[in-house]
Amino acid sequence: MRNPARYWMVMMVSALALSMAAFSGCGKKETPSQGAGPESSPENTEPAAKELKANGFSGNVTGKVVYTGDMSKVNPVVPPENVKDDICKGQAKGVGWYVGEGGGAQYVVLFVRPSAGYRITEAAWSPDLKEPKEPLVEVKQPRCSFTPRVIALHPKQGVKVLNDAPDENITHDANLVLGANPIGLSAVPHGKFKDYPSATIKPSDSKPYGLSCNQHGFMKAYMWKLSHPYIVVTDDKGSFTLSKLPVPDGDAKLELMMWSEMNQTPKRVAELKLEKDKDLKIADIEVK
Ligand SMILES: [Cu+2]
Repeated sequence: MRNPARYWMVMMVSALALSMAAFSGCGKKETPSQGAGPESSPENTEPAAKELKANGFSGNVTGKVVYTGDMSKVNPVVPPENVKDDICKGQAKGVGWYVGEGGGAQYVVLFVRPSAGYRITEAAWSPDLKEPKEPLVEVKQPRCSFTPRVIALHPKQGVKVLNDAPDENITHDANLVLGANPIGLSAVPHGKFKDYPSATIKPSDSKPYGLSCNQHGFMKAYMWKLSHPYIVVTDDKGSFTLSKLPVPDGDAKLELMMWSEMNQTPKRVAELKLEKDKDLKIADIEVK
């Protein structure tokens, strides 16, 4: 199985090689997939799978992800000595859990996966979810961090990345890496946008995209785009709401799945017992 962290490293190294002679000896080639690549994980998007039929749509499915691990390690900041730009020192966000009030874990992705043999086609999307709220989600780059750090896209949605650094001498990139259609290096001059329209971000039900910056190797963001719109990222209190899920007809089921930067293999949380127009509260989900 392709290792996302390693692939990211390889992508960064390939690009960095243009301007730097070496990068801490991590320039190994990616091992080719040996039959058991991400595409062979249970995706249920293959045309042979049956279309999940909606018997109406649910109300709101709500819940909270709670961090129960070591609090001394949360909300990581990149060590200032590793940050060349003064305005980013002590501000650039590192890799780790982001935890707010009441232990709520931010930037955790919750999404729906149909049971084996089924796929969610557009016919099973609520009429309210046929189109995205806006064509492009805006991501900013203040203080040498992508903000937000984790993004859920509608299947018809793209992203625009703004270099809004407070210092006009700071240049950033918005490299589209990982995912189903990694495009690679793209610079974002100060005050400008880099647009990735929806068509350039092909969906995958098994792996996210990443955003990276060659000027600041610690800058990372993740973007998920599934084949359906039933995906959400937890807010700064760890809370999430998924709305208007299809109530499956027949023997089809929907499972709630969870992914985070810290646990990159999607994990099954629960089978969703949905009823038409009814809300559903999920018990607190613990991570550490
Ligand atoms: Cu940067």
